[in-house]
Amino acid sequence: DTWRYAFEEALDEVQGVYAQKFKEEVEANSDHEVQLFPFGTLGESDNIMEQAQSGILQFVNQSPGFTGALIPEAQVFFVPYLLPEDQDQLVSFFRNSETITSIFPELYAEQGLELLKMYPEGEVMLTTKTPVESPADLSDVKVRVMTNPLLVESYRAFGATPTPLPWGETYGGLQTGIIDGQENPAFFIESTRMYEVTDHITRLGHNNFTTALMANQEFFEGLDEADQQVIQAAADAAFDHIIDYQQGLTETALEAIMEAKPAMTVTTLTEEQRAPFRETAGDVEATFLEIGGPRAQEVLDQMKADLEAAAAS
Ligand code: 6CS
Repeated sequence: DTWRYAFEEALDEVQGVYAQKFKEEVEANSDHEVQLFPFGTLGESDNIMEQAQSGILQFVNQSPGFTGALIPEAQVFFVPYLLPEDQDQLVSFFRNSETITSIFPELYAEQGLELLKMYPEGEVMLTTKTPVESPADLSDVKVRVMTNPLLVESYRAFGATPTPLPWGETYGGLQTGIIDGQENPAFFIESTRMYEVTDHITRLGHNNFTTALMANQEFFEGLDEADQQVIQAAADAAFDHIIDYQQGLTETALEAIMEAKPAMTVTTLTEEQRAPFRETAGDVEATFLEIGGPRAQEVLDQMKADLEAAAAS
């Protein structure tokens, strides 16, 4: 069969590199073919999710930044400063987390989705037209965020005016001044030329970009066990591949940005400067418990236990 797989980025961006590895593994180990649909070919993130839920697509890669509107518990990834900055701890968390391997699959299943993998895409950085060193600098700054209520709350807590928009409207929005900034990993800031429409990159250290691969559940459950195993093994192999691929990627991307636009500034906030941003975490966490769905408390507790385990490993 030919299986259709859509994702939110271009072929040479992290989700595309993941998808290509997945395709390679599936095709090497079965008689099936995987047809890849990069960003823009089938619409925005919300569109490809609908297509996967209805079975037009067999696979979809969507980030919790968008899925949080569908599965409120997935918003947990937007409690700031929850995920570790340390890469080994981060990878250990994604590999072993019970939240990811047991709770989220149940929540995704309620939406007709088989969760195959969650993986990190890199440190999230803020890019703006004016420099940012404190929450006061974000006052009246319209920051585009993914369409996720808790992410909106977290930027409000940072002092900004959050503006949820689909990705496709971001570049134009910055150009026309509808928005004044946005956040994304360095590789994406570089590949989508966010440096052309913003002037300052600020490293708040508040998050790593999380994304997820899932299958239409009816499709997945209709497969024989051998095919299901091929798919899970391919998702696992692509995870290893994407972790290797990301080594040094942030630094390379920042260098490319500086080369393309020497006037761009990159500021890593000090611990002292980060403190007021970090202090918002408690309030955002409380908001998560209010709007994060029936299993919010369980998800948050398990997530913290998983993160402690990752820190000790
Ligand atoms: O900010 C966004 O909407 C996009 N960012 C990344 C890194 N991937 C896809 C997503 O649509």
